[in-house]
Amino acid sequence: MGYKVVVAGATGNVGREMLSILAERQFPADEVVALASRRSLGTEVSFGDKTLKTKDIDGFDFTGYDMALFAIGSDATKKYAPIAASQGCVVIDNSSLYRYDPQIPLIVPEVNADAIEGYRNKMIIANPNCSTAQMVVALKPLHDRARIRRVVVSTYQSVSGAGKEGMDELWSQTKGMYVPGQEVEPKKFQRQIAFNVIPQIDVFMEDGQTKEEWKMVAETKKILDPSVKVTATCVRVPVFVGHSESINIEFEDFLDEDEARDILREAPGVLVIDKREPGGYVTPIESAGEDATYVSRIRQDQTVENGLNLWCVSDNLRKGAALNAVQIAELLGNRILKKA
Ligand code: 11C
Repeated sequence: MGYKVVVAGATGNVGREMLSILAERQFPADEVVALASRRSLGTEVSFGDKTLKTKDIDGFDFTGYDMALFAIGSDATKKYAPIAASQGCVVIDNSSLYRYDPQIPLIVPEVNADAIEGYRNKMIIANPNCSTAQMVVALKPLHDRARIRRVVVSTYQSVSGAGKEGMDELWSQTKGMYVPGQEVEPKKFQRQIAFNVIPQIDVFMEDGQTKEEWKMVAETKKILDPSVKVTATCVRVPVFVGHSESINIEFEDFLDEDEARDILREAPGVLVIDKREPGGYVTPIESAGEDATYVSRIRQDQTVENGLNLWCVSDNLRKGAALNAVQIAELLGNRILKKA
């Protein structure tokens, strides 16, 4: 017997990716239902070699479904997640709504799989922000070996993190640059994104950080270790898919760059591509459509006692969102529900 699975938000960037990853990984599902808002009702979405017609999330009865992967944003999640949970269906939520609730586990399976037991509190499990997920996958094995004290991270985040509208704006603005009279003004982003970079993702907070930067700090502490200090600068770049991060790490103990490379080579979810020659690293284009968190440019930081620098790249729609959610679904199935 397999699972009965719901994907809510099935017509969005992340929802479509969830369906395709469930099919790719041959998730043991007896039934998969695709839900959408009334606006996209009846839209057909691919599930492996099948096509599913979306049903209305409003009024959907989750009774009898084992798990629901939500990619519908915080407002809709607030409305529908408690309904699904109260009807006995475990919600794996990609929005930020529940991530910081101490009662709700926030999971990256390679890092804190044991925290899944906390799902029993509210029948909800949170999926982290894309920029956090890839970073903690790379940090975890290094933290286990040499204890991380402080992380300074600068991100280079693709426009798909801002959804389809973000991708459309980069595309139309880039084309519009070459056609007089067809210039496209910024709408989704705060400034021109074509041929530019923007040091703002999400809203500003009172202390001058953006919400995206705050999320990286709060989520890393919750998933990896509350004692790890993190400071982040998050930047939007004109890339369609794949977030990149320049990460500077200070450890309690000395960690040699060669040992760090060996540790990362063995680490789950990580692929090291680190040749010290032109092109001997991964860029976001190569990460698109892939599952791994790629680590390159591993090198000692000579300016502090126990420091390392590295470059980390991953597909933000996969490890950063849909793949991580499906991995949580697998964990929930294998460890807790044990139906298949
Ligand atoms: C971005 N990281 O690139 C954001 C998107 O909290 O799940 C995901 C926001 C979130 O714009």
